[in-house]
Amino acid sequence: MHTEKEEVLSNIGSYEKRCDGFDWGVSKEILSWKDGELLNIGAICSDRVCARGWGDKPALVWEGFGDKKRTYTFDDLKLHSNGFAKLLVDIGIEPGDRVCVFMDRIPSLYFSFLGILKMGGVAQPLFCAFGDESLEVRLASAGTRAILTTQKHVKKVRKIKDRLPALEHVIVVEGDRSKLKDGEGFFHVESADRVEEFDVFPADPETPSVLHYTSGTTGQPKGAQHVHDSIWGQALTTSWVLDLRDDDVYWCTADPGWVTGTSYGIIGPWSLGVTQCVLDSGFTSARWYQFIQDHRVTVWYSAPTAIRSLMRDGEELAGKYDLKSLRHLASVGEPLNAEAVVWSERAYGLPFHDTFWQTETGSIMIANYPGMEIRPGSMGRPFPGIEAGLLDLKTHEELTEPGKVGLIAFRPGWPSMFRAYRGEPEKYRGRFVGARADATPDELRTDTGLWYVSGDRSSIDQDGYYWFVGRDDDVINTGGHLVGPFEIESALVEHEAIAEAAAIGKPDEVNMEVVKVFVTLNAGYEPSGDLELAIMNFIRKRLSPLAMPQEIEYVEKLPKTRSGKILRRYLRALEWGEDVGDLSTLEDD
Ligand code: 6R9
Repeated sequence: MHTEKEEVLSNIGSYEKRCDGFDWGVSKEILSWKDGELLNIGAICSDRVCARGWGDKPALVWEGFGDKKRTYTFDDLKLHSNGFAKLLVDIGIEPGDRVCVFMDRIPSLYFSFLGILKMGGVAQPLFCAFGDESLEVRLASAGTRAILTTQKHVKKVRKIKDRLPALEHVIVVEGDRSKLKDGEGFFHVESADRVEEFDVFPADPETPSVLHYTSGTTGQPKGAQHVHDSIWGQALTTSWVLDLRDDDVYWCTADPGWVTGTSYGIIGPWSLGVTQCVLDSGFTSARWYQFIQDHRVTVWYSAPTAIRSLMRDGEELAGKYDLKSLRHLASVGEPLNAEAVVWSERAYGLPFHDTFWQTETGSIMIANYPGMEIRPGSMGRPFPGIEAGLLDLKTHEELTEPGKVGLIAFRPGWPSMFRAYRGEPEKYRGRFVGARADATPDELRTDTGLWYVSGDRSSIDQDGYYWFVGRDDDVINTGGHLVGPFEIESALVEHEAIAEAAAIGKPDEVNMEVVKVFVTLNAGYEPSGDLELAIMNFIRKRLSPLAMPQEIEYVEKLPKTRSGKILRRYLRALEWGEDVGDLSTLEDD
């Protein structure tokens, strides 16, 4: 069905040749970027594309709830990001200040994200599904100075603003200006004065750019700090893994609150001047297919949970739409099961290509490449220039034997790698094996004798393909989103009925995992259906719908280690029907 298209060589061409003598400089060549030129991701994704003569080309093809549709060119992207950049300068935001973007996937999210970068600010995108507590923890950690939001979501900001002394500016970018409270600003970029030219902040490669919060096993979420140098990793992987070309119409289904939605839903594709589609409305298979058909989407980057939902609705539904425009499909976020790859070949005539990476890595690290054999169920091979390996689970020695299970690790030094966990140098250092106790962050990111350890388990086959086994920690992956058990447990014990709590992931057909919690109740409280609903809603509102437990189990007491840590892994093993084994091996204190 797609034979003519397959004859076109992929951007990557020969994987082996690309690996041979690899240099990240090739990314600069792809963007025709010369040393000494202005470095700024915001400008590279807008002004620079216009300067190549593509000002009239569609940059953003957008659809919202109902029948809302808009198309913006790269000229519009330049103009509207300038508008936001100027606004921020006018209100006194300085380079390096954190500016949070807290909105649905409306066009202003994309304009403001680039605008923040253009003026040298640090863009901190957060899911607007977050409740006030999730929001507060992340704004407090970042010392965020301004938040850009909409009338729909500003209520959550109001609840917490008094506890956030650094948060000086709350600006509403969409909605009804008359509903604002004292001290809140309103800015609608499309009705504001046009800002044709803006003096873009000249970033250094190490200038902070984007701050993404990600959940770990212990403690509150950590802020992974990225820098402008990341562009080289993002642009090149977009070209070689997602195979984007000048005439592509690309759809990344991820929200920019998640790193996939910024690295590959903003930065990579727009740096290459590619047209992107955004659908800001809930998921239904029919709506997604209609969207692909209407916009003639050619390259589609999505996640296994969505793919499994599409599978559930069947090939017949897919067959009712004209999806022949599609030429390349890729997936990230969770294990992509072999059935999904085989199914997509049947349903769309094209397989999904699995890719593996993390918030911390900033760009794709392991992938199945276009035009090359896919081993269904495997994540593929390391990106050229990325030195990857597996480390023994206990000793952290490198494993060389095919088939052995170890921790996925990467030698530091790739451009998109995170440069810090904001305010937590010890945690940052803790991600590197072999690091001296006094190593500086700069040493850590450049010392190719170290390993950055991903926290995921995998094996490698004799041909160098990686096969995902599971996470090495207690983080819950629900529908591709990482949820920290500690965050859920901390929120649960704030509920008046709950004494102690443990959160784990339980198996789910579509989302891979959903949150299940075990709780002990305070004296005077009895388990009941009403209490269960109240607890679920409590978490949904405070944290997010994703963190909301799908099941609550009341227990007399929780299993603990000798030092009193809750044994989540024991609960998890029981839940998954895995061998609990010798309890002492589960204890990690
Ligand atoms: C981009 C992103 C990272 C974690 C990662 C792993 C899981 C990502 C995967 C995958 C199996 C894949 N993960 N891709 N697991 N197969 N292809 O997802 O970033 O939100 O930080 O999550 O997601 O556990 O460590 P992030």
